[in-house]
Amino acid sequence: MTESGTMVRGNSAWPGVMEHYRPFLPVEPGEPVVTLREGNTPLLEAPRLGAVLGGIRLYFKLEGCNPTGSFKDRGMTLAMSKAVLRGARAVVCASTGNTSAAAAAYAARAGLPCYVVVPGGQVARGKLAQALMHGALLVQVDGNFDQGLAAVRALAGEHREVELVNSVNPYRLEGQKTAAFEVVDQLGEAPDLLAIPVGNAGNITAYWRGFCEYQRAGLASGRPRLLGVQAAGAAPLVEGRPVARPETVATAIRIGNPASGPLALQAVAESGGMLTAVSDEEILDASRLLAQTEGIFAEPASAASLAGLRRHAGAGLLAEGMTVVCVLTGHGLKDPETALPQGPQPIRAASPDAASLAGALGL
Ligand code: AN7
Repeated sequence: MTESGTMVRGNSAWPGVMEHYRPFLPVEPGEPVVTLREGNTPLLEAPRLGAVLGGIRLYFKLEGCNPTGSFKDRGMTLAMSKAVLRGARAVVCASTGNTSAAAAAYAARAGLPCYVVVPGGQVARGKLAQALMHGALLVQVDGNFDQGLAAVRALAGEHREVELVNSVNPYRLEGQKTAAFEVVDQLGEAPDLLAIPVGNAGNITAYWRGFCEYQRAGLASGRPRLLGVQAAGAAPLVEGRPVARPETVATAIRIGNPASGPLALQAVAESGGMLTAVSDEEILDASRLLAQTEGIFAEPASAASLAGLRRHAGAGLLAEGMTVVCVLTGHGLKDPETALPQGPQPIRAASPDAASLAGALGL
C-alpha cells in the first residue's frame, strides 16, 4: 500500500541499470538502450548463516536474479547499447559460460548476430543452452578461456565491424559498477566487507569503482574492504603468477590469467582487503550450505565467496556485528550437473500409493 492507501498494482517501474543510474554512466540522453531490465536484484539478509559466521550481519546479493541468471547483464546492457550506437555489425566474446549467455540474449534483443568462443567440454549445460537458444554461433575451442580471449581480442582487432563484449570492453565494467550502487542504496550505507568471487577480475574491479564513485558523490560515507575469492586450482592473483592449466569445479572462474588482474590487485590493496583461495570441496560445501540453510541456489563459482568467508570466520577479518555483503554472481540452475550429486538422492517407491510412499519415506 502507498501512503495514500491505494494498492500498488504490478511492478513495472524499474527501467534497468542504464536508465536508473544514468548520471553515473557514460550515456547521453537519447542514446539507444538495449535492456532486459537487469539489476534491482535482492539483497537478502541471512541471519542463520550470519550467526554461524560469528554474529556478523550477513547479506547475500542475489545476482542470479538478473534476466539471464548472472551479473553479466549489468555490463552487457551498456556494451550492447554502445555496439548499436557505433553501428557494429555483430558482437563476439570468449566465455566460461555466463558472458556468452548474456551476450547472446542482449544481441538477440539488439538484433545483432552473436559469436561466442568457449572452452570445449568445460561450460555448464544451462549456459550452453542459453547461448544456443538465443541464436548465438558457438565455437568450441580445444583450449582454455585465456586462450579463447586472446583469440577473440585479435579477431575483433582485425574485423572492426565486430564488437568485442568481454570485460576488456570498458562499458562492461561501467555497467557492472551499478551493483555496488545498489548495495549501498539497499543497505543505506556501504558494508564493512564485500566478499566476491574472482575469475577474470572485472567484477571486483567494477564494484570498487562503484563504491569509490558513490563515496565521492556523498552517497556513502565509507567503502568496504574487499575479500576476493579464487578457486585453489585457478588462483593466479593469490599465487602472484599466471596459471597455465587452471582447474576447478567452479568452471565460471576457471581462468588462469585474468585480464583485469592488475586493477583488481590495486582495488583490493586500496580497500585494505585481501585475496584468498578455496578448494573445490569448500566451494561445494558452501553451495550446499546456502541451498539447505538459506534456500538460495547459487552456481559453484558464486558459492566461492561464501567459502572464502567461512575460511576467514574468527580470523580477524570478520568481527561480531560487522555488516558483510556476499555477492552471489550466478544462479544454481546454470549448472545442474554439478548440483545433482550434491543433495539427497531420489528414492523409489514400489508403487504409486500412500502405503508405498510412507514406506519409502520411513513414516
Ligand atoms: C558466476 O562468463 O568470465 O572476475 O566468461 O560467471 O569478473 O570474471 C564469468 C565469470 C564470477 C568471475 N561468478 O567474474 C565468463 C566469465 C560467475 C561468473 C565470475 C564469473 P570476473
